[in-house]
Amino acid sequence: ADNRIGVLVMSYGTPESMDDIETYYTHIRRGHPPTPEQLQDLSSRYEAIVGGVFPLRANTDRQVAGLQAALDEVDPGRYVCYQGLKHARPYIEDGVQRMADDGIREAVGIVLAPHYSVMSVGSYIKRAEEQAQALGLQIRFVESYHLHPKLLLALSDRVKRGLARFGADTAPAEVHVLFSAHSLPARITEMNDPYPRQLLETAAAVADRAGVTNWSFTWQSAGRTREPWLGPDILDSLRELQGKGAARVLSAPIGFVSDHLEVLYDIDLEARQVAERLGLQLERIEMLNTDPLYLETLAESVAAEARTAA
Ligand code: FEC
Repeated sequence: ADNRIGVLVMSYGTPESMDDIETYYTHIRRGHPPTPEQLQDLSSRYEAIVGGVFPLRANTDRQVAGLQAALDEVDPGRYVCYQGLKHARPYIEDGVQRMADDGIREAVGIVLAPHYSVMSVGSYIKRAEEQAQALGLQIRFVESYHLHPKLLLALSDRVKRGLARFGADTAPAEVHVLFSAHSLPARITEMNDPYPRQLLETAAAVADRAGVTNWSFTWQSAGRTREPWLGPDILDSLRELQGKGAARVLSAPIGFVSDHLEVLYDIDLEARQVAERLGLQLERIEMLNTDPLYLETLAESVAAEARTAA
């Protein structure tokens, strides 16, 4: 019998080309095409970012290859990774289909985002589960891994290195560490969603391990819709910090694991520009990308979930 375990590695997805931005944006908007102004705005953000126009695709490819290698270390030949993207090809459904086509009967799904929200990870899982059910495939999920010791170690190392960027003359306590994650519509709090709590838990644990006491948590990249989103927004937090006399801020976008638009544009261009106007020095921690500690976090979480099936 085939005892291989399929690993559905799910990530946000990014356009394949400039021409593909409209299709991608329409998918994010659940089938509603953007207005020409909205499309132009998003296209110009992609054009502005450094490190390539769509760095998320190559980063996700490298993370999936790295996870495959980490799983092969643990148990050679046992796990086979498949990509499933939320808003681009190969879609989550395509990944599950490929597993079924390859004869995989049992699978574990994991999202390249450490914190669970019904509106983020929950919606990846729902789509994977529906497709798996339709194809008669057994699938279980890692829902979150926001307090995995290796994730916390990787992030706290980055915070320490980030503090060093302010120079030997700056004491770490003079730097305010501003943790952040993607905002979501504020109505998730009425649903008792774990997302805000999990993010605060990661922030507190990372601060503790890095010896940081001067920190706060804020939200970034809120959607431009009429409904209220979780706040405060990072740009308001920068203004408030400056008003309280802060001069140096280290941005730690711990809700993300890769270099992509929401970091390279929203933090490195937009937030930095606001900081500059306020006379604040803003630095950012490096993203996890293919940090071996992150890949081991994923591999160990997948293996632990696979064991609970046995
Ligand atoms: O680099 C790239 O090409 C992709 C960057 C990217 C990441 C990402 C992660 C998250 N999002 C989350 C929630 C929402 C909600 C909406 C929404 C909209 C967008 C738009 C773009 C976009 N997101 Fe995203 N997100 C990324 C990119 N996101 C582009 C559309 C234009 C805009 O608003 O800027 C609102 C959708 C709606 O209209 O209903 C909600 C969450 C994450 C982090 C977790 C995860 O990775 O899944 C949550 C990366």
